[in-house]
Order: sequence, then C-alpha cells, then structure tokens
Amino acid sequence: MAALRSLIGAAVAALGSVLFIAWSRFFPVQRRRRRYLECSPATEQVKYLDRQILVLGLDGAGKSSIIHALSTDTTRSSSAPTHGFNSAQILHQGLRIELLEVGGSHNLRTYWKQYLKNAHIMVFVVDSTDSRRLHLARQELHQLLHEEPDLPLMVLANKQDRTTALCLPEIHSELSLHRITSEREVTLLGTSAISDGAAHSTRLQTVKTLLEERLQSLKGTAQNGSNHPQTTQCHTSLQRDG
Ligand SMILES: Nc1nc2c(ncn2[C@@H]2O[C@H](COP(=O)(O)OP(=O)(O)OP(=O)(O)O)[C@@H](O)[C@H]2O)c(=O)[nH]1
Ligand SMILES: [Mg+2]
Repeated sequence: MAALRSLIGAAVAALGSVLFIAWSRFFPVQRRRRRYLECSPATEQVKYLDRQILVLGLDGAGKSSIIHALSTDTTRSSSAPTHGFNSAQILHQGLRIELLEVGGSHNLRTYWKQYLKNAHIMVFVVDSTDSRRLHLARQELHQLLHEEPDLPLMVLANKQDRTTALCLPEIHSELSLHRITSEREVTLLGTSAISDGAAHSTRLQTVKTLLEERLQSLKGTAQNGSNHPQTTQCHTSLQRDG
C-alpha cells in the first residue's frame, strides 16, 4: 500500500514537472512576442501629394468612359450621363490623383469655371463624330482657357474608333487650337474609350502615363506652394499610336 502511494506520488511529481517545463517554455515566447509587437514601429503612414485632373467637355463626349478607363485600366461599352460630378482616384508614386468630371449638359457647364482653380491639368474631351457641335465645344474651351491662362491642357479627340470621326488635324482646326498662346502647354490626342487600342487612337494607358508624368513634373512647383506650373514651352502633339 505504501509502495502504491509512493508510486502515485512520483507519477504526480513527474507530471507536475512536465507541465511546469511546458508552461515556462510557452509563456516566455508569448511575452517576447508581445514585447516585440509593443516595440515595433507603428505602421508607416504613406503621405501623398494631392493632384487634380479636371475632365470637362460637352455631354456625351466620353468623359465618364475615359475616367473609368484611366482609373480601372478596363473599358466599358456604355455609360450613363453625369448629372453632377463624377470622380475617381489613381495612386501613383506618391501622388493621389483625383480625376474629377463635371457633367457636360447645358445647365452644368455654367459651373465648370469654378473648378479650374483647384485643377493641375485640364483634360477637355470632344466627341470627334459630333461635327455639328464642335463650334460649341470650341467656345466653351476658349472661355475656360481665358479664365486660367497657365493651366496645362490636354485635348482628347474621343470616339476615334468610329468611321465618322474627324481626324486630329480637323479637330485641331475646328477647336482653333492654333489660337492658344505659346505660354500654355497643349497636347492633342485621339482616343477611344470603348475599345482601347483602336486604330488611329492613342492607347488610354499612354494617356494615363503622360498625365502622371506631367503631374510628377509639377511636384516641385506644388511644394513651393503654387498651384499651377509656369509653363514656358508650347508642346502641341498630334499623337496617334496603335
Ligand atoms: N464609339 C464610342 N463610344 C463612346 C466612346 N466614349 C464614350 N462612348 C459612348 O458615348 C456615350 C457617352 O459617354 P459618356 O462617357 O457618358 O460621356 P460624358 O462625356 O461623360 O457625358 P455627360 O456625363 O453627359 O457629360 C456612352 O454611350 C459611351 O458608351 C468612344 O470612344 N467610342
Ligand atoms: Mg459623364
């Protein structure tokens, strides 16, 4: 009986030792891990510079379709009219780029100029097949340019996938782009927002890269507190690629 009692005692002691070893091995690890988490630096906050691309143009020109394509790298075959604003964001190498569209219908056009002050680039979209209203697009465009003499301009002659689309020299002439002074940087590109890579148009990926590069080049200017760059060159590009 005494032997059985001492056997049980030894077994309990052995079990206790095993549990103690297991306990002491496990908990220091937990403590170390917690200490590491407490001491590790807080997740670094990425700081972005805010930049805005203002996208304007008559109703139906393709502004929303282009914004969709630039922000998602995909095209879509239909789009509803914008009854106010539409915006999307692109993050690119320290820049948080907002693509802001104000709808192009008659009643919304009166608000366009209020948005010029915050913009770093204006993208003006025209429907290359809408020859009947190109003179209206020209009037609207030149009024905007008059308001902001330094704002860089990119004109997108959209819907180049359609056979009735005017070609770039025609759009250049219809919009009187030759009247724009050499102080402003102007780029004219043919695009298709529904079938990227259509013949005679610039890929939207290329458009996006050009915009990003332009905004990157404004970084220094912005840090000095100025909104708009002082452009010294006139760069009118009639660029098409396949
Ligand atoms: N064929 C063709 N159709 C296009 C193109 N871009 C847009 N569309 C179509 O044209 C119509 C108008 O396009 P939106 O992108 O809504 O035009 P918007 O300039 O945003 O118009 P509002 O919002 O009314 O100012 C839609 O049915 C689009 O699918 C293009 O490059 N080619
Ligand atoms: Mg729209």
